[in-house]
Amino acid sequence: MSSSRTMVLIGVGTSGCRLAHRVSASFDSAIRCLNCDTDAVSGQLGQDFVLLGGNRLAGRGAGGDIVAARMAVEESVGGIDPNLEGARLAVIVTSLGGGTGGGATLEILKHLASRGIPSIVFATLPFAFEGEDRQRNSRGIMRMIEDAANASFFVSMDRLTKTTDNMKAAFAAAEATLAESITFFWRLVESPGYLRLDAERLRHVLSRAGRGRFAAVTIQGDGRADEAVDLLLRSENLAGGTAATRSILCGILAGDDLRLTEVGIVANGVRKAFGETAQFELATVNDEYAFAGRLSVVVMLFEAGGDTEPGKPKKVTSVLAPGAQNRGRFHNSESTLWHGENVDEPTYLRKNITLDF
Ligand SMILES: Nc1nc2c(ncn2[C@@H]2O[C@H](COP(=O)(O)OP(=O)(O)OP(=O)(O)O)[C@@H](O)[C@H]2O)c(=O)[nH]1
Ligand SMILES: [Mg+2]
Repeated sequence: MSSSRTMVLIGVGTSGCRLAHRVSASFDSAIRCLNCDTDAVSGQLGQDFVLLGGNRLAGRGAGGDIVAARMAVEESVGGIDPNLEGARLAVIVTSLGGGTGGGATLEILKHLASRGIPSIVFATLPFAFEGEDRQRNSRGIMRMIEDAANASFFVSMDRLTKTTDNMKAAFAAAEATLAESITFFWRLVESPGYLRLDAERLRHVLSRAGRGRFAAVTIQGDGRADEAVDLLLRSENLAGGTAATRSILCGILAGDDLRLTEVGIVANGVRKAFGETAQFELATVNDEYAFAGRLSVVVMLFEAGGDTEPGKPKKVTSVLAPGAQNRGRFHNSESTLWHGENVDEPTYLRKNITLDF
């Protein structure tokens, strides 16, 4: 079975569904994607959709109530089973701060574990201005997700949108940056490259993953491989580990112009910087359509882990660092224009601001 059938993307909650939709759109909806929400509006996005707690919440959302969302999943979790047939790995994308993103994600993770399906979670944490209550609830849920998932990555909305002053652009920028990071990750497994990481290999790496971090950078032009390594070295989140790195997942995504020397520069640079004795998984994607002229590098670092069986959750704490990017986005997705500006492009890129992740 190809990876496109063995890896499933699950959007949870209203913002999570929007993010999953966005990732799916990057692949012209050709990936296996399921959206789950207590709000019927997410069913209009076009992906397979499971309405959670329809009897209880009548498709109007959980209204910020995490407990109601958890109960809604208990009632409806069987509805996601047809979409899990043959799945060997689940990637959940969600936003913490409301009821469904947090509460439903926890229950879905339990369900995945009961079926022996390993899980990776990408989640946003609320803006500071959303208030201390949401922040506190989200931190609590974050710790529970860490325990329930095989690997999890969290990034605050503030960090995704650091310098923006326009609400609509802020959300669009956050969505674009996070969706692009997840899309890179997905392409590593999905797209044929000369060095291939398939879902089975990823499942194996994750089953033994420990504390981890994540960064993605995109560069083009002369010296792009050296520059990518340099940016990764300076990424605060990759540097902030608390234990020795046990495994490194390094993905290189480029067009047909990817040179062997560039693969060497990135692989050696990453290994040297983040753990020469760590298990090192290298994957390349050669996709001229999506990456012509560009070089993107994704690095995931996992710290000391045990030998947990696939699907059995273990504690993994990660910070998602979307990383500095000096060039745009995928060629095959439409830009969102707002007052003449491409708001899909994060504000710090449009305004030429350097971020200190
Ligand atoms: N990316 C993105 N994030 C958003 C948007 N609106 C809100 N958020 C963030 O997502 C968090 C969760 O909000 P929702 O997704 O609306 O909540 P939910 O999971 O659907 O939960 P309930 O609506 O209470 O059932 C918020 O606290 C915000 O930080 C948006 O339009 N785009
Ligand atoms: Mg909602």
